[in-house]
Parts: sequence; C-alpha cells; structure tokens
Amino acid sequence: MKLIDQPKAPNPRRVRIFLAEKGITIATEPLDLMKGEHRSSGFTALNPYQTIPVLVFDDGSAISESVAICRYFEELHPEPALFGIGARERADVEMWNRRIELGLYFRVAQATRHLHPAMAAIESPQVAEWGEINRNRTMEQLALLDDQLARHRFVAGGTYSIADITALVSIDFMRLLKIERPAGLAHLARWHAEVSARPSAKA
Ligand SMILES: N[C@@H](CCC(=O)N[C@@H](CS)C(=O)NCC(=O)O)C(=O)O
Repeated sequence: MKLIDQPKAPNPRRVRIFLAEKGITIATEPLDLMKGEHRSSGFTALNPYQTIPVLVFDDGSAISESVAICRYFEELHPEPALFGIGARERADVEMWNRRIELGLYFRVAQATRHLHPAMAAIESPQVAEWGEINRNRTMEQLALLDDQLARHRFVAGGTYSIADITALVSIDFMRLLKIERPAGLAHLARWHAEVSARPSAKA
C-alpha cells in the first residue's frame, strides 16, 4: 500500500496528519502537481478526477478523496477516534468537517488558485475577480470558526478530530497567498497554537 502525496499540497497533508495522530506509517510516493503529473494517463487511471491524495493498494486498486482515505484508516485503527464516538459526537464532527471543508477550505483554495501566479500551472484561466471574492469571504469563515472556538477547545467540541485537521490545513494554506488572520480572533489564535504544537502538525 502507498499514498500518492505531495509535501506542500494541503489535501495530502490532511491524510498525513491523520495518520500521524493514529501512529500509522505507510509508504509515500511523491507526485509533482506543478509538472502536471496528475494529468498523466497512468495517474488518471488511478483517479479520473486527477487529484491527490490517492491511496493505492497492492492489487492496484485505489481510493481517492482525503476523507474517504481517513475513514478507511479509522475503521482499521479506531483509536484514537478522529471521527467522534457515538451518534452525537460523530454528527458534530461530520457537521464541522463539512463546514470547514466547504466553507473555509474552499474559499482559501479558490483565492489561492485564482490569485497566486504559480497556480496558473493547475488553474486556467485564473479569474482574479473570483479570487478576490474568495479571499474576502475567507474572513467571514474565520470569524465563524473563532466564535465556535470561543465556546469549545476544539473545532467540533471537546475532543480533537478530523475537523481540527481540516481547519489547520486550511489556515496554514493561507500562507501561500499571504492571507493574514485578523488579529482580533483570539480564540482562533489560541486553538491554532495548540493544534500546531501537536507532533502530527509537522506531517
Ligand atoms: N476533495 C479532494 C480534493 C483533492 C485536491 O483538490 N487535491 C489537490 C491538491 S491539495 C489537487 O490534487 N489538485 C490538482 C488540480 O486541481 O489540478 C480531497 O479531499 O482529496
């Protein structure tokens, strides 16, 4: 089994942090998005959607989508639980992971893809106006997250989960476009310092 990965890309990092939290080590194979390697026929056969990460099994079959890969490992290695325990906690984790992925991550990714010159390699055409709209809307998403973190230690409540991983990766991805975190969001800053200090954050 191996994970097709790129060290700087945010979605593969989600899986690497998840595996580090579980203490799981697997082989990785780097793929260079900037050289268009994800558009090769060999890679497209593994994932027709041409995105990484992809988990490739020894029989040649594959799973893509970061959350699907994480769920696979959660089933095999339930502890520590990163998708919640019990009906209510699982629903909270699902809700927050989707909110962060479809809200914050989407905004940061669209801003970066449409505004950062290096991203022209994978986003064509780049539409600067759409990038600016998303950069501005990132601020609303950060304020919503700060409000949640004013009341809870972690994104989905009292326990670290995949929602924290998705949020950490999204916020760190803001650095590429130099999107600043508003200084007033003290709860977000407190949480970011705490989750960044976990050994898994280096993954
Ligand atoms: N929903 C997918 C998103 C994967 C994704 O967008 N990966 C990026 C790297 S972070 C990618 O491969 N982009 C290539 C492209 O858009 O051409 C997941 O969670 O795995």
